[in-house]
Amino acid sequence: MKRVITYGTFDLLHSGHINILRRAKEQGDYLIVAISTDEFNALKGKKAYYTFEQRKMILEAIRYVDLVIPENTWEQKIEDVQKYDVDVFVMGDDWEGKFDFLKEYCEVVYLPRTVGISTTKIKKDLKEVAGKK
Ligand code: C2G
Repeated sequence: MKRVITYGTFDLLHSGHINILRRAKEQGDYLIVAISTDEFNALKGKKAYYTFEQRKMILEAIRYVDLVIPENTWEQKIEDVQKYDVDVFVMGDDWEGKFDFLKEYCEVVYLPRTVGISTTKIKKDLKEVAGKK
């Protein structure tokens, strides 16, 4: 059983998120997703539209996802990799190189981001539409 983990906010779920989750699952047999809590998002300078509980429920409904855990800090990754016996750590390549310290503990894979879609773009586009009404 090859175990994979990935991290993120996953707010306003979109095809870019699904693409990374699908490809992360393809790296093994069991996918753990650590979702940023609302408090940790504040540390990242992000304010998610959906609460942690809502984002957790949505991610748990996705066929590629086997377990959702909270991401509370930047420092928990090594502990998570050991605690959940993780073989592969996956992130989109906007994080390329940022988590190479995990190579001591597991495989580290950065996958190409899906171009043209992001939660920020969704929020911006919706604001423009609302403004035109
Ligand atoms: N992603 C992607 N393509 C997009 C948008 C996002 O592949 N068009 C990927 C990101 O690269 C990331 C994942 O989807 O791997 C989740 O993205 P976010 O929810 O924006 O997460 P982020 O704020 O990058 O948090 O400790 C790591 C952080 O929690 C990552």
